[in-house]
Amino acid sequence: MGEGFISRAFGGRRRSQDNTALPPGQYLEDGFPVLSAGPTPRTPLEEWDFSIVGELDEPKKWTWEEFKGLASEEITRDIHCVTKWSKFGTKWEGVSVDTLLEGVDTAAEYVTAFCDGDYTTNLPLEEVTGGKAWVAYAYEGEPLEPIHGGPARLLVPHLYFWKSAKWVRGLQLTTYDIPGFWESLGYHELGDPWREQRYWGD
Ligand SMILES: Nc1nc2c(c(=O)[nH]1)N[C@H]1C(S)=C(S)[C@@H](COP(=O)(O)O)O[C@H]1N2
Ligand SMILES: [Mo]
Repeated sequence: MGEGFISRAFGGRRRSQDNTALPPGQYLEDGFPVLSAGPTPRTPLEEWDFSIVGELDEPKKWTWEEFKGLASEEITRDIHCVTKWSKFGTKWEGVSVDTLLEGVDTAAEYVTAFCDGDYTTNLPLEEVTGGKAWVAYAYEGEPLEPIHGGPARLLVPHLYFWKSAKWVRGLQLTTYDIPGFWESLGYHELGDPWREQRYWGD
């Protein structure tokens, strides 16, 4: 067992943004597969809004115009789907969840992202704060396509991609954990690809 094995074994599990690492059990995908549990909703931008509800004093809400006026960031990250494809170096633009939660004082420890369509996904609040999650509205310099979640989707690239809720319309802050769509069907409550947390009990 030479040095090559060792550097491969460690290299393959490195957490990095340098586009060299695949989490365990994943393969590299060049295209951009579409995975949707239902039809693509098409909410006109005039009717779209984004809200923060639940465990906070004053719920927050932005229209599309207001949302696009918030400070945005460019994000380049690898993404990892539980069906085993990974895609390196995807480029997004969106608003950090930290920006959306500015000034919010909450006892909540969890969030449920809710969407147009019936999809939900749950996350510990600490997994979407501290520069780890965004609401993205552009992909590779273009408005986000409806099939990939446009006008806006959650982007939580450090967890399996089912946590990156497409057509997201808001975050519900809760003190307790509410399993979302896939989580209720047996997917892992956290979904860390580096720990291969695919299904409940992994
Ligand atoms: N609203 C909604 N968001 C969703 C899904 C969905 O079915 N509905 N599928 C999830 C899953 S399982 C994955 S892998 C990614 C797929 O995103 P993509 O279609 O842009 O590749 O979206 C996630 N977000
Ligand atoms: Mo997925």
